[in-house]
Amino acid sequence: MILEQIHEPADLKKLSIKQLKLLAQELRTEIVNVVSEHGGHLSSNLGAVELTIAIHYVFDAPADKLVMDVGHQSYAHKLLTGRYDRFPTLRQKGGISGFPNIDESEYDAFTAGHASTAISAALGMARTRDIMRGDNNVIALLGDGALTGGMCFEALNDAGQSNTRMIVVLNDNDMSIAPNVGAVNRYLTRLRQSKGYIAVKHGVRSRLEKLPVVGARLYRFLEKLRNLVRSIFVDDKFFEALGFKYMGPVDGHDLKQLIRVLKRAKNYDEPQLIHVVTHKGRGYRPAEDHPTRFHGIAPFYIESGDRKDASGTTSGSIVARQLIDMADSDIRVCAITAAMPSGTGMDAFQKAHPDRFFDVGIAEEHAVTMAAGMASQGMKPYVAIYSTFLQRAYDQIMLDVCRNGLPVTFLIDRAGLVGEDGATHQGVFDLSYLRSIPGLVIAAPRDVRDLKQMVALSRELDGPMAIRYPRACGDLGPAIQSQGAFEIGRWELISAGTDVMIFAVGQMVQPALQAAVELMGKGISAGVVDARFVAPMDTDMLIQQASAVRLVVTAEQNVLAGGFGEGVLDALARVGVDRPVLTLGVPNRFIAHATIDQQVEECGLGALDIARRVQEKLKAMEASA
Ligand SMILES: Cc1ncc(C[n+]2csc(CCOP(=O)(O)OP(=O)(O)O)c2C)c(N)n1
Repeated sequence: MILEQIHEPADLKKLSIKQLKLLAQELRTEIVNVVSEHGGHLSSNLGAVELTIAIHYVFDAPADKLVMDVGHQSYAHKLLTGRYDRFPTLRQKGGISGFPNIDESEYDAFTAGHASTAISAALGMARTRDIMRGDNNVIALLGDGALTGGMCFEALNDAGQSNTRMIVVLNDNDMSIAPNVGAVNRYLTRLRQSKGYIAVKHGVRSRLEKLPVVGARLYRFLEKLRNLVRSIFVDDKFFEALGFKYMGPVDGHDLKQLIRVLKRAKNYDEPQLIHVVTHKGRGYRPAEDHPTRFHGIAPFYIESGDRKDASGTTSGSIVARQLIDMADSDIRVCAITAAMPSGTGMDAFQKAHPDRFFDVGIAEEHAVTMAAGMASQGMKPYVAIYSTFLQRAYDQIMLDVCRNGLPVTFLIDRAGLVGEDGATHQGVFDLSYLRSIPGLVIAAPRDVRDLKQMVALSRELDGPMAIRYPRACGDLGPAIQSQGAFEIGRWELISAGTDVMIFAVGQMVQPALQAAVELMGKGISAGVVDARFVAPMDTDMLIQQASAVRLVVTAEQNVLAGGFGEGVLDALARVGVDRPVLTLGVPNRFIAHATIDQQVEECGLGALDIARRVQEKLKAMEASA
């Protein structure tokens, strides 16, 4: 097996094109095997195999810097840079990350996870090289989806006027997670479709090279002329206008062609963009046929492509169903996603109300301000974005929506610990970054019934609201069903307690209830309040319940810094309720990849850990009394 003998990219350089092709097959087999066992990002990785081989064949990492956008296409890179042995640990606790990580390998030039950052980071590295008088190459590798993100344009705009030597490799598979959107994508499609042109020009080249001696020399001479190089490739207007030398489109599965173009790119002292066309999911039929389903996939059977565990109902799909019903009778209701129609469940809304559904691309900032514009004109926009990606749009939420008091509802999916995607994708900061924004109602359902109530409530609200929920909310059943209609800023006392009161947010209500039962078994009377509105807080209930117990506990799947618990501490201090407060939440550090259960355990947020920590706190209080 060739792959076993590749310990570093230098080992690739000894291989023939034939061997490199075999290596590509081996890489695909390894990637499919490991992802089928543990889940991961399949389609993007399969599409980028030859491109990754070619880049490492031509360049000299780690001296040359390869900056990967998002980083979900990094598996072949990991396998070629000394991580073959550890590859089966991909995305598991203690194993290698599913994304490039500077702490994991010197070959991972930049940690990634969120889209559209690669050109900026690469430009920063290239400028540093110039200041330090270095001579290494810097390559940014990004997809056509990433190119829908505003940061890319800020970076292209800056890089294009800089004359800095850097290479942008655009891996164009015509897909984001879903089919790509936007005018730039339409432009890329036009370039892609002019592929025949490049073949004709290569014909010219091979004919020239066949002329004895003179022909080859003549070609080399001509090739130096920018004009000819331009004419070998499609006549691009867009990237050239931005100050980039454009080369492409290049067949991203043709190793020979890729290597030739990348080698040529090494010779130029200016910003270049190489447009590479690839096929998402390449080499594994189910992924080729369903690139979206296999973009990020749970463990599956290789033969059929079927998932090993039946996927449960997601919170997003439930919200989408409700929005569809609302939109049926209310023309103001519309849904917006930033390149995540299926992940957020909004693809169902798209089918039902295509004229009121907007996929704006990987453009969270734009999504939010566009929603503000719509709301200012009487619409009722629902913006469905994962907690981690909404971080991008902080200023837009604050000023464009909330400062204007506009009725935009943020559907914040994947809130809390997210599992195998790890540190770059944790949804554990939203309560902190939203809680300080004046006028924003922040709600977190304890289960699916409450989620529906909150969405219904948002419709009546003439102002901004955020509803944060995990991938699947679950159903706590009729026994602990919420009582009465929801009122903004009102919490619910689920069970009374005389020693301890646990104020729990969202998905923490269930373990809090279990912890209370556990504590009861130890002779400690613990009650639970569902603090379903993190803002505004129910200070009446807080004061009343906190005053009645010895210990106040808060529980949230959010970082402690700036989270709900700190809000409770602050509120109690302000009114002078002097009670010890145990704040339970995600510690203020980045939580790496593992299963959600393992991460919950790591953060001490499982029912038994909550009960244990409460007991320890009570003991410490008794000891110091
Ligand atoms: C800021 C941000 N928003 C959303 C995502 C979710 N996301 C991950 S990959 C992806 C699509 C990327 O498409 P592309 O760049 O074309 O890469 P491909 O998977 O096609 O290789 C999206 C939307 C993200 N990583 N970052």
